[in-house]
Amino acid sequence: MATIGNNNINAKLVLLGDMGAGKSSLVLRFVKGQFLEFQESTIGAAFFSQTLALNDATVKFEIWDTAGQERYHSLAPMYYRGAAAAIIVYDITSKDSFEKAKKWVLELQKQGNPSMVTALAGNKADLEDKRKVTLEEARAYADENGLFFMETSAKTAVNVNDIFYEIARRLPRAQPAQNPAGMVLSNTPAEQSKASACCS
Ligand SMILES: Nc1nc2c(ncn2[C@@H]2O[C@H](COP(=O)(O)OP(=O)(O)O)[C@@H](O)[C@H]2O)c(=O)[nH]1
Ligand SMILES: [Mg+2]
Repeated sequence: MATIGNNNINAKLVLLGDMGAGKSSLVLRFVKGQFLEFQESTIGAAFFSQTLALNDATVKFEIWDTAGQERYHSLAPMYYRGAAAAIIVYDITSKDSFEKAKKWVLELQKQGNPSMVTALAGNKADLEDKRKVTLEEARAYADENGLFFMETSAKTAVNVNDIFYEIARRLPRAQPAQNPAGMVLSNTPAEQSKASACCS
């Protein structure tokens, strides 16, 4: 969830998508400006942070880069729960990875936070000659599902900063706090959990 103070926004962001789609490479490009031809697969998840300055706010992203393998799927809710933003990544040279991306979209729609800013990234846009997913079909799918969409390349850096900036721009801006910090909201566990579901 995005938390706000003095126009400093802390935003938890999660990357989801098939193994090999380029999630770690996108994060590495965004955070360190690097690219590795042989990026090691992620085990469980990895954490990074990066701050972006916009005109009206500073956004500190707390980025969770998840592993795409099926055996880690049950861990995913730990990372997307409470996230202010998600990037669902597929590889434009793999239909299968696009189908997996659609499954992640469905899962977030069912279980995620409805105000989450969700982006769809068609990565490996540099591999035009191996393309299997057209720009048009991905864009149509994104429009139907209220996602914002960009094709990216972690290799050439095309649209990598742009996608994070666009997410930062779309994060909800400061709203006065409903309850001052430290106030006891309720005494019963049921109400407490409602309160934390709403505001954590
Ligand atoms: N050509 C190309 N290769 C990429 C790109 N992004 C990632 N890769 C390669 O794809 C492989 C998988 O990338 P990785 O970031 O580990 O994918 P992850 O499993 O989704 O984290 C690695 O060999 C990367 O070097 C890209 O934009 N273009
Ligand atoms: Mg990875």
